[in-house]
This record gives sequence, structure tokens and C-alpha cells, in this order.
Amino acid sequence: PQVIRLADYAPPAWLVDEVSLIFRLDPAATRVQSRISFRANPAAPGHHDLWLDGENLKLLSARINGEARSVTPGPEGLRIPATELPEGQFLWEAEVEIAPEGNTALEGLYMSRGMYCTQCEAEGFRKITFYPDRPDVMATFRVRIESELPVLLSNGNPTAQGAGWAEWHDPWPKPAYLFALVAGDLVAQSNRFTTVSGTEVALNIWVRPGDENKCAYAMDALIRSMRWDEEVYGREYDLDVFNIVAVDDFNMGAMENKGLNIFNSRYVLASPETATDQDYENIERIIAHEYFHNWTGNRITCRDWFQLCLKEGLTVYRDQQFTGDMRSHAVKRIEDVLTLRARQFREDNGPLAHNVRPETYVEINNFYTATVYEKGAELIGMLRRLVGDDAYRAALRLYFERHDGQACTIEDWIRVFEDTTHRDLSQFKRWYSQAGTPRVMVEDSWADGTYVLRLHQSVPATPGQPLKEPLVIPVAVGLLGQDGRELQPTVVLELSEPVQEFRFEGLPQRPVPSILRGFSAPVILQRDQTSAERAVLLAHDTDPFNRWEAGRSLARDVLLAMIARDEAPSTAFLEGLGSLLRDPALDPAFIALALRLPSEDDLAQALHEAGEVPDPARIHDMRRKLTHLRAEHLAEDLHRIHDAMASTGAYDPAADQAGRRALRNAALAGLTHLDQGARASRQFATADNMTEQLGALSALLEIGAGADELAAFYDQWRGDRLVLDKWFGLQVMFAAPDAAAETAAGLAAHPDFDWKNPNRFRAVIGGLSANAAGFHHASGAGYRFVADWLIRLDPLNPQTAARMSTAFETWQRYDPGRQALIRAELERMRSAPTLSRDLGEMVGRMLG
Ligand code: B3K
Ligand code: ZN
Repeated sequence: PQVIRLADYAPPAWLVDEVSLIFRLDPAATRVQSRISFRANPAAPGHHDLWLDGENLKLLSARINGEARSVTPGPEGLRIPATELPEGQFLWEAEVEIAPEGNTALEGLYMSRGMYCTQCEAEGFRKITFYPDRPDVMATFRVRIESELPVLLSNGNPTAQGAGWAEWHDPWPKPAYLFALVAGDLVAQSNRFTTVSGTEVALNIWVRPGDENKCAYAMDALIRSMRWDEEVYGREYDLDVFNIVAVDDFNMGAMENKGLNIFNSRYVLASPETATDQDYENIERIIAHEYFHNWTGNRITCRDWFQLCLKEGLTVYRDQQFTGDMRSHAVKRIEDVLTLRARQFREDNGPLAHNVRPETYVEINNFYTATVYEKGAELIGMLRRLVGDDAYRAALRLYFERHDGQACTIEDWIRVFEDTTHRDLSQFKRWYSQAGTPRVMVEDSWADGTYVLRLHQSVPATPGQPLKEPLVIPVAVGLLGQDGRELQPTVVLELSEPVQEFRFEGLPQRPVPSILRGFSAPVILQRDQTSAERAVLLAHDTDPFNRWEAGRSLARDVLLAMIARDEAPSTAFLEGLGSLLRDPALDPAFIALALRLPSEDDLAQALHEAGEVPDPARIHDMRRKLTHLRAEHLAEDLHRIHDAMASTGAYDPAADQAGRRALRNAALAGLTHLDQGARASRQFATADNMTEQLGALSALLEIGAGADELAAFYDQWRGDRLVLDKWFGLQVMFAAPDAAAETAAGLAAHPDFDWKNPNRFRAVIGGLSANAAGFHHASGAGYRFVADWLIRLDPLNPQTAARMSTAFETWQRYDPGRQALIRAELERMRSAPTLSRDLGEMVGRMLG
């Protein structure tokens, strides 16, 4: 397979000014006519061939400046030699035929239960027509759609419509990956938004008839996002309409097509009865994320796909800020770090580790990763901490001013910060070109009123990168007294050498350091900390993240000691939790997070990090045991909380109530270990919202109970696809390790299991990989089940198959027996006769 390299980048020979497309929609034979005006790129002097990408297209006719040409496309596109091209500029016209109903890859133009929709990022437009399908070719688009379906949508503003047709014009030059088209029998929930400068924008969320009463929250989130981007980043919307469409068959979360965002329906549709608080938060976040792309992604796009983090890291950072503003910054930061460690640290410390800006790829869809997105967002946060809030704001203003309408690089991005601050950021840039999670080792000393922190940094070797250079790491530090009083408010230490000392003078007593406040850098902190110090931080740290972190590392160490030598959890640990539960000043959402134990996969990661071989079965048992012991110790508090956090008044998905429900469900999960599910069954029977219904069901399944509730849940929700996904997923995730693969296989044989629907596939097959002890069962049944299904899905939908293959990325952590089992499955996938480029690349990288 061909490897694409950043180093080979060359500007396009031909630019496009205008594109005009006519679609005659038909499931088996859609006709696409294109008229594209090309112009020689002054940045690529000389007279060049014309290369147009195109895949699975039946070319019916082609003309240049009105003159018919006979061209024979290859499997990836077509080439017209320079000698056959006019110089300077010309008009290309073509007609192709495509079959959206047969498009199971869900990329390009495809059908989802009777509606037409598109997904073009990264390289799907080439499955629609011949085109220079690369993000540095930006053009304005005119689109005419002909179809009997009532709703016909494309990018930009509507210009004309009649029975059976509609025309759209997008005045903003854009790359082809932002093209979108939708046609279907849809209804809209509509609203209006007046921008800060007074322009009226029509807002529509398009869904299937019957779902229109489930769009109110998404609409509300959209309006709040639009306002927020004006207020915080000075970014105004730039078209007369903003359309969102919910689609049931979608490979990912959503897509930011200009003026026509397309969403996986699970991130649009919500009602209190069918969606959990977590679903609501996800909807708010993803609606905001896609909307924010209008500036960071669409108006300013990426020069090439290696620059993906330019739009994704920044847009994730922006959606994190937004959620923090809407809800709680403390809680949001903890949630983001949990995700970062669970997904990105896992990736960065295994065979799939790669740079935030990769330098090679085979299939770009394989690089929409936690590293590009979440670590990419961390780099923005670090940059902001290093230059300060005012400089960050000024740099962003310059970025929008200087680069509007351009396709940019990370160099452009860094330069606006350098030009704003006159600071040399070349060392910081290494964060983009070095993979691996840095370790920061802390030593400290105390003498004569002076406290010294000695920080050592190192970055482990990653595939293809044996040696690393030191990074600039912002380490936010505060100092507390032994009594919990703050002696030194937060300062940001800049660690840029392999080893560096930082001194704090004139202190009255040896301080307790609070290091890496707010998780100021995506690193692993290595430090021997006494439980007394942790107790001080847990009780008093003014930094909420580190307060939570103190409890987290305590819980992790308790679990590791149970796993290693059956050591009983310390009373200090249990009492520390008890005081959190009794602290009336604490946000319930924060307490709920403090109660959450490290996951089984987190623990496997921690053991591997400590040089040990994790035993998934033992981890599972000890984690359960701690859940049980902890519930016994805290039973009174948990009872009190479960009662006190009961809902009063109408359901509201906002942070306050959601935090109370999260804490209530956390208490219930503990109590269920003590009462065989009596309380949980009651909560299940009386719940009037999905958060509490699902919380009860999960608690029951976790102790191996809940068969009646599961059946009742199915009867109640069999008509709701999104809720049924939860029913499928939950059973697999909570199945006992010995029964997990079998449970998943049983569900895969259920009449409602539709394996071609990515959400349903992810619920069952992804559910099993989320069940660590079940997936890693020593029999190998979990590995076999997942591999079987990936091999089956891959020829139809390579993108989703490749994405889900990351279930195997941790194989090097395990014992020789499990390693052999996993390797055998990876080899089996690799030798599948239908192996796609997508899955092939992933499996190849994992095998090394
Ligand atoms: N930009 C899209 C992701 C496209 C993924 C293509 N495999 C959604 C987002 O990040 O907002
Ligand atoms: Zn994005």
C-alpha cells in the first residue's frame, strides 16, 4: 500500500474557482454532472498535468472547454496530460453515475433508511465525482438536486426551488471534504438567531417524522454555541441558514459540512425518557464542536491532512471551554483528563502511538484519533498557559484575521503566537512531532525555609522514534501548609531542560506541594507521595483537579495493593471518601467523580507502567471487592445520599440536576452490592427519566441480577433504536467475564441486531471490548468474537472496522499466553482475503 508523506507535500498544480453540480438522485443510478473552472496555480509555476481523484465512478462523458474528451480513469482517478490542456484556465465538465444504495462504507453519497446523505471528510468526495479532492483546493459551490423526495439540502444558502428540485449556493470557498447533500422525507424543528451584527439566521434541525419532539435540546445547544462563539472568540455566523440533519447510519459522531452539519442521530435526539444526562452533555458538546468548526476548520481549513490537529485540536479545546462555561470547569476538566488517560495515554503508550501531527499515513481515516483530537487540544491549553490569557486572545484574533479563507499549517498557527508574544516557540513545536506520553519525575527537598522541586523529564521511545528531545512543559504548582492553608498560590513552572530545579523561599514550614494543578500538561507525574500528604490535598487543595487527583491516586494505590498482595483497603482511604460524602460545600457532580474507581483498563495501564503484567481477571475481582467493601463501610452515607439526591420537580438536563443524579446513581451502584438489588429494582420501577432507569439497570446487571428489568426494558423500548442500542451495549459491558463472549454472541444473533448499522455494531462488538475482563478472557473467546466480526464488517465498512480494531492495541501489556492469542487474531485479520487498506494499516501497525 502507498505511504503518504508530509515531506512530499507539493502545492496543487490547478486551483478551482467555481464548482457547479447537478444531482439526479436515484438509489441505483444517481447521475452527477459537474462543471469545474480550473486555473493554473501561480504557486506551482509551469504547465502541469491535471489529476482528478475519483473512485467507483462510472464516467459517462467528459469535456474540456466544451469539447468532448475520451478519458479512461484508473481505480483512483484520472489524468489529463498537460499537452492536452489549454494553458492558464479551462472549464471541465463531466457526468458520472454512482449507486448510493450499494454504498455500505457510508462514505461519499449513501443511503440511510430511505434518505440520501453524504460524508466526504476525509476523502469521500472522490466517490461522488472526479475532483482534486485535497483540502488546499478551495472553491465556491452551486448545487442543483433533482429528486421526488420533499426535502433537498446542500451547503450554503437556498437560491431557488420547485416541485422535485432545489438549488443551493455556498459563497464561501471550501475544500470538497466540506461538501454535503441530503434528500429525504424529513421534518424540521426550526428557530431563528440574530447575530451580533444583526443578521437573521434561520436554524433548522431535520429529523424523521416522529422525532421532531426530540430536538429541543440540540436547538438550545446550537443557539448557546452561536452566542458563545461571538462573545468569547468574536466569531459570527456567515450564512442565512444553518441546517443540521440527524442520520441513523453514521460512522462517527457528526460532521461540520459548511452550513449543513450532518449528525449521528444519537447526538441530536433526546427526551428525558430516552436520553441520559450523559447523552445530553454529549449532544451539547458535539453540537458546539461542529458549530465551532465553522471558523476553526471551515473558514480556516487545513493545507493537507497531516495538519488535521490544526482544526481538531483547536475545536476540541474550544468545545471543552464551552462546556466548562455552560456547566462546571472543575468537573469538565476532570472528565476530560479521565478521557485523555483512558484513550490517549493508552494509544500513546502502545504500538499505535503517533505524533499529534503525523508524518506518514496509508489511510487518513485511521488518524482521527485521541492523539490528534484530545492531545491536540491539550497542546492548545499548554500554549495558552505559557503565553497567558491576554496573549492567547490576541493570537487568536490575529489567526482569524491573517488566515481567513486559507488552508493552513501548524507552522502558521505557531507563528501567530510568536508574532503576538515575540517569543521563540520552536521548542514547544516538538509537542507536535514527538509521540509518547512524557514522564515528569519529581524530587523535593527542604532546608532553612527553602523548598526545592527538582523535575526530570523524559519521553519514552515510540514506534519509529527511539530518541526524544526535551519538551517545554508548563507545570502549574501551588504549595499548602500541613494544616491545609495555601502558602503559595498557583505559579506556572516552565520545565524545558531534562532536569531543572525550582526554588521557593521564605516558607514557614515544609509545604505539601500540589503539582500539575488543573493537569497543566498531558504527562505522567512520577512521585512518591505519602498518604498523609495526599490526605491534606484531598481535604484542602484549592485546585479542584488536584483535590480529585489526590483521591484518585489513593484509590489506585489501594487497588494495586489489593491486586498485588490482598492488602485490605486502609481506613484512611475509606474515611477520606466518607468526609467527601459528608461535605455539604462540594458539588454532587464532583463527589460522583471522586467515587468513581479507576477502570479495569486504567489499572491494567498502571500495572504495565509499573513494569508488571496485568491479570484482567484478578483486576476485575479486586475492583469488585473494593466496590463491595467500600459500600459496606459507607453504607449509611450512601443511603442518605440516595434519598437526598432524589429528584424534585421537572427534569432538567442542566449541570445541577445532572450532578445530583450522577451522585444518586453512584450511591445506588454501591448499595446494590449490599441489598441484592432491592433499591435498584425500586428505582428502575419508578424512574421517570432514562438516567435513573439506566442507572438502576446497570447497578443490577453489575451484580448479576436484573433479568426481569432487562426484559421489561426491551418491551418498553423495542421501538426506539437509540434506546435499544443501550439495551444491547449494557448487557455485554456488564456480563460476567466468563459469560461475556457468549452474551455478545447471543445478542449478535438477536433479530434486532443490525450489524450494518454502526451504532448497533459498536454497542455489541464495542461493548465487548469495553468489558476488559470479558474481552481479555484467558480462553481467547473475547478476542475471537471481536476479530470474527471485524473480518466480516471490513469489506463493507472498512472505516468502522479499522476504528474498532484498536480494541487490540494494548496487547503488549499482557502475559505470553494472551499475547499469542491476540497476535493470532491480528494475523488472522491480516490474512483475510478482503482486508481493506484501513484495517490493513491498523493491524500492520499493531503487529509492528
Ligand atoms: N471532522 C469530523 C470527523 C471526520 C472523520 C472522518 N473519518 C467530525 C469532527 O471532528 O468534528
Ligand atoms: Zn472536529
